[in-house]
Amino acid sequence: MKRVVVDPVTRIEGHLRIEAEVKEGIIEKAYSSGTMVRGIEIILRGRDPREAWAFAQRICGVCTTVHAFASIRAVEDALSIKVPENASLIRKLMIGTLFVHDHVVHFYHLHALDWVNPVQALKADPQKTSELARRFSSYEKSTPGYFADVQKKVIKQVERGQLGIFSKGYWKHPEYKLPPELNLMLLAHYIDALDWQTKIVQVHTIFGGKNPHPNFAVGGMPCPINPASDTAVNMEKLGRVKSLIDEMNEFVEKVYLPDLIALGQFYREWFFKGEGLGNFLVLGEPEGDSYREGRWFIPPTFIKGRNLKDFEDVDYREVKEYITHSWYRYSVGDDKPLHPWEGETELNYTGPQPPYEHLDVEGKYSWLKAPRYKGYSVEVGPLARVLTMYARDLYGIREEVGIVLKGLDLPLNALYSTLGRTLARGLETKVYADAMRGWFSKLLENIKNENYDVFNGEKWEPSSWERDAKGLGLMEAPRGSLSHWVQIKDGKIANYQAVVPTTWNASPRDAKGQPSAYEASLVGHRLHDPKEPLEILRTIHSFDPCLACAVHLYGEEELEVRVV
Ligand code: NFE
Ligand code: MG
Repeated sequence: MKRVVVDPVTRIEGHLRIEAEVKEGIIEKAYSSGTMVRGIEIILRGRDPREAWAFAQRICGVCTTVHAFASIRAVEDALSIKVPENASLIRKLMIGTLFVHDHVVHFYHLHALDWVNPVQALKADPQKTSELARRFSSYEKSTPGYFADVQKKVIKQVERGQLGIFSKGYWKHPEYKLPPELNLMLLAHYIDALDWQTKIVQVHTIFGGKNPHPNFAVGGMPCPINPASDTAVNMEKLGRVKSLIDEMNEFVEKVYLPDLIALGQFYREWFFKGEGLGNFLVLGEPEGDSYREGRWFIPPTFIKGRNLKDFEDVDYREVKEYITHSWYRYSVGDDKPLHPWEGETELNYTGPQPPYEHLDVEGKYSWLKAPRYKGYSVEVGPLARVLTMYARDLYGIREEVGIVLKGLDLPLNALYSTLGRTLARGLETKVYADAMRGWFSKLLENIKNENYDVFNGEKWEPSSWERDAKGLGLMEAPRGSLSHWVQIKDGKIANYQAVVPTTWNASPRDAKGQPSAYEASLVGHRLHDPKEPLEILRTIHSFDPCLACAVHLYGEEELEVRVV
């Protein structure tokens, strides 16, 4: 048995290592390891819960807002703070923007080059590319001149011997199967999306002052609404938000989704591998901010063994984290799981000293804990949410899925795959982009009725808090279900646990030896060449890894890295 190691996996956030046991070219077992330790849970202890969001938000710079929202929701839950509707709507508009931004950036800038070969794009005929593009969409930029310009730009780079952002690809790998024109079309959209993404995040700057890491507040939003003010959220700024929402919808409908379909035609076999577990979990995205209201934008749902008919509601007591194969120590013993309310964060590195050849996968081998639901290993994220919408018949997703799969001549089971996951991400982007129109209209209606309320300060003073309080903040983040669990004692944070999407998906094995979604999804993949493990990248990238989120842990010993 040969062990293929991919470390670091690039075009992701953070430090991920994959070790795969390969026999006769086929992966029999795979191991996923987060190799960097960092984090926030420990430094949050003892702090004022009203400022926790600002620290928690720094867990990640990719899903820039979600840890702030989860943290705020957890603290508001603990302190029973009711948020004004306008603040919830503004938060939703920011969440929607993040989803559209994050998913488009993932598809083009982190995942597309697993399928698109920029070197081949140089051989394309711009005229034919334009004709091809118009078959898929009415996107106005799709002229021969536009595609010719893109080609010239890339040719210039190649002539200088600099592929720049396109260097270091496996460009001779026979798994690249798109015709030159399609490579050029997708390459052009890669470049287009770079500009587009800088623009649409203005929604965050309008409501949160900046991006990444906008400003928030426990109890509401810190952006005043006042149609008579130049500096507050006024009609001009809302008009800008409206046009950005329109632009997002246009890009998703005319570029992102058509590109997914165009690409899918040439990689049909990737709709039949790369699933892994068959168990899917959505902890839920509340329609307002509190899960206690029982109103859901994405309802909490557990789907076991692909069974979309008998899906289950979620019991939050059943979320538990194992550390049997993780570099931590539990007071109850390393084989027992802990619920996040009782969660512990104590480092215990037992791995080899670098440089090392292999991890000890029989022992501890990752900085990620291993969250499990009812003891099951589950997948979270876009596919889990699209299956939830499908099972519960929400947002017309059955029809959307039906149209796309019919166009590609694929069965429903094609969703349970590497490209199914990638397609699901696109489909949910449309759901979010579309929902933003509704949230925006409701906000505008409130403002027209002179309701400018964005903040509830009733419980701002710690003297008004219970001495001992616990809160849960739920947030469906782009990569999946995020939950923050806070315990507040005497006005300070006593314990803080974040259970994060990539921690669910990329975790190591648990006490029973059950692999995570990443680990299971690679089994059965045939590697054309172990030195160019493109197949591993395709499936792992389809999850959109974020290891910074996943290992949100902080080294306890002071370590001087550099004096500036
Ligand atoms: Ni750093 Fe994140 C998202 C969260 S994933 S990207 O989406 O939470 O682990
Ligand atoms: Mg954690």
